[in-house]
Amino acid sequence: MAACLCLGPTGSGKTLLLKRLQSTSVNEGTSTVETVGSNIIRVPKKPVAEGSGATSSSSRGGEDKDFLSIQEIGGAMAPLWPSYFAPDKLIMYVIDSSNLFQVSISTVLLMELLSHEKLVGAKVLILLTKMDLTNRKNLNYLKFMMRLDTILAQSGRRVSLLEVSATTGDGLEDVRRWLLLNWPRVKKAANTIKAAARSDNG
Ligand SMILES: Nc1nc2c(ncn2[C@@H]2O[C@H](COP(=O)(O)OP(=O)(O)OP(=O)(O)O)[C@@H](O)[C@H]2O)c(=O)[nH]1
Ligand SMILES: [Mg+2]
Repeated sequence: MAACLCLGPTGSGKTLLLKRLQSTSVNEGTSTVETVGSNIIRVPKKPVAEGSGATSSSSRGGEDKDFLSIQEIGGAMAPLWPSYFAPDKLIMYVIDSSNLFQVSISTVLLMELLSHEKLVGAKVLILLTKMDLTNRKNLNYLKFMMRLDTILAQSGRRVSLLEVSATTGDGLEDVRRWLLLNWPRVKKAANTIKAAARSDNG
């Protein structure tokens, strides 16, 4: 199972965002199809252009030293998201900044995951994507529409927020930096949980 889950309503932009993090040479014409089920994308720790050869695996003992495995779970699978939850996960939560029709579902799904008992220790990054579109709403507007400040304050969590565009690539290196910054902590938490489980079993 991947250490990071990428969640968000259907069509919010998860697949394109992950493809773009995987390869900087994904261009504006790249199309996606609805993710039915889930999808694991290996994101390089350093940005690479397709064809550079740097996307090949350098796996050692099942551990990838150059890549971060991120699992997208399609928006259509939202009722099943909790079966993928665990306290040691990183969560990327994607919101389409251009789609006001999705504001309510984005809010409800976010509230559900922030309050989920299996995600108590999880680190969360909220991504407002499609910022390249002229009808996109900015962070302050969406904060107001979604009552985001209140939701985050009530959740008692420190949640990071970033504005990005998978089409232009704007903000994506900040996403990679957030992943790299938080990845070791996740590993440490996972190891602590495993060690505790081992000592419980004798
Ligand atoms: N303009 C623009 N379009 C985007 C961006 N990100 C995604 N899209 C488009 O939005 C549509 C949906 O994107 P996906 O990445 O497939 O959405 P998803 O969140 O993976 O959807 P599900 O798999 O159904 O959960 C596609 O047509 C993408 O090309 C972006 O940053 N800018
Ligand atoms: Mg998808």
